[in-house]
Amino acid sequence: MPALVLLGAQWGDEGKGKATDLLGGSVDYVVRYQGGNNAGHTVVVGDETYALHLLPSGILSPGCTPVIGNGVVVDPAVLLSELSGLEARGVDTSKLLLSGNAHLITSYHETLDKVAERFLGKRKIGTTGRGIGPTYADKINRVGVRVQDLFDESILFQKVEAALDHKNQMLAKLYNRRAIATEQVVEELLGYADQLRGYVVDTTLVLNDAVDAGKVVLFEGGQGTLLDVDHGTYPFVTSSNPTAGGACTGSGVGPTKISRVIGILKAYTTRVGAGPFPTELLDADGEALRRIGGERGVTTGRDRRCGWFDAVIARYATRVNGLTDFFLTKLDVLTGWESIPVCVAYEVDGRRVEELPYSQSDFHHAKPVYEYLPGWTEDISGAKTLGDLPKNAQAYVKALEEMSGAPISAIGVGPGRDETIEVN
Ligand code: 2SA
Ligand code: GDP
Ligand code: MG
Repeated sequence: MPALVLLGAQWGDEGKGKATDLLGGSVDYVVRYQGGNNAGHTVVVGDETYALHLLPSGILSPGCTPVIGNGVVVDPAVLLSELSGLEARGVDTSKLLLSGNAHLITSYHETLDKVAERFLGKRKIGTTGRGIGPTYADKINRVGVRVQDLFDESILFQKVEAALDHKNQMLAKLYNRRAIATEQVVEELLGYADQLRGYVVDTTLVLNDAVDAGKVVLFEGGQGTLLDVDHGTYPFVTSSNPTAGGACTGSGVGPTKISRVIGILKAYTTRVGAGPFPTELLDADGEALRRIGGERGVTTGRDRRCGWFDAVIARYATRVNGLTDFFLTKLDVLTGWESIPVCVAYEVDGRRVEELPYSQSDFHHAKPVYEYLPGWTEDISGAKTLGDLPKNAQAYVKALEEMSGAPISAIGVGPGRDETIEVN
C-alpha cells in the first residue's frame, strides 16, 4: 500500500479528521493537498477534542510526519497559531514539512473574499471568509505569493506589488475602498519568515522518495467531492480540487503510486454554505439531525444544512474519484427514527434520473425519490462488529453499500477513536 487518498464523498464534514486519525498509526506521512484553513477536521482522542484547520490530522499520531503540500493555500498567521496551540497541549509539531511552492493567503485575500461575498448579496457562495478563493485566483492568474518568496525580500516585494497593482485599482474603482500598501503587506509577511523557514522543504521529492522506499503516504482531502471546483455544484464550490486527482497535482505524487481511494460518507447528508441540496430537510427531522449530529461548522460556527442520505451523490463520488471503498460515518446519529428515507434517484421534470444530472438547471430542479428503510432504537455506540448492530442498522448499511457502488470497510458509531466498526 504505497499511497492512499482519503476524501469527502459529499459536501464536506463527513468525518475525515477522525478517519485520518484512525489510519494515522499505520501510515508514515499524512499530506494535505488542497484547501486551507477553510477546513475544520475534528479528532477526538479520549477526553481531548482537536479541531484542525490547516495541519494534517496525522500530526496527532506520534510516528507520522505531517506534510502541507504545494496544492494547499497557507495563511502563515493561522499556521503558526495552530502550531503553538497544539504545542501548548503537548503535541509534538516539530516534524511538520511545508512545501515552498504552497501559496500564501495574505490579509488582502481575506479582505477580498469578504468584500466579494458582500457584493454578491443574495447570490453569495457562503464562503468561510478565509481568503481561499482570491488566493487560488491569484495562483491561476500567476500573481500569487508562495512560501518560498518569504525568504527573498526583494522578490517578495515585487510579487506583492504585482499582486496589489490590479487589486488596488479594483478596490478603488468598484468598491470605493482605500488602496492596500505593498510595504505594509511585505513587512507583515517577512515577520513570519524566520518562524516558518525550518519547516520548508521540497515536499514532492520527500514524498516520492518515501513512496519509493516503501513508506505509506496518506493524502487527507479537505471539503468534499461536491465542493470540487471542477466536479462539484459550481459555482457553489470551494476553489480547489478535493477529488482524488487533486492529491496528485497538490503533492507532485503521480497516480500510478496511489492504490486506494477511500470516500468518507456520512450516513445522512449535510452542507454548509449556499447551493443546491436535493435531500435538504427544512423541518423537525432536519433540526433533529443537526442537534443529534452536532452539525455546526468547525471553522465558522455556522449551522449546517441537514438532509437524508443521497445515493445519487454517493454513486457520483465513486465515479469521479475512482473510490475503492467507503468509511460510513455517524450511523449512531440515525438511531431512533422509525423509518429512514434514503434518496435512491431524482425526479427531474417528471423523469426518473439515476445519475447526478450534468445540467446545473436539472440538478437545481431535482426532487429526491425516496425509499424508506426500517429504523432501530437500540444504542449502537458500543458496537464493535457488524454483528453487534441491530438487524435494521445492518440492513441500512448493506443497502447504502449496494446503492453507492463501492464496499463499506468501516462504520463510525461515535466520534471517539474506538467508536468504529471495521468491516472485513
Ligand atoms: P471557501 O471558504 O471559499 O472554501 O467556501 C466555498 C464553499 O466551500 C464550503 N466549505 C466547506 N464546507 C464544509 N466544511 C468546511 N469546513 C468547515 C467545517 C466549514 C465551517 O469543517 O465545518 O466551519 O463553516 C468547508 N470549507 C469550505 C463553504 O461553506 C462554501 O460553500
Ligand atoms: P471533517 O471536516 O470531515 O473532518 O468533519 P468535521 O470534523 O467537520 O465534522 C464531523 C463531526 O462528526 C465531528 O464533530 C466529529 O467528531 C464527528 N464524528 C465523526 N465520526 C463520527 C461518528 O461516527 N459518529 C458521531 N456521532 N460523530 C462522529
Ligand atoms: Mg469539517
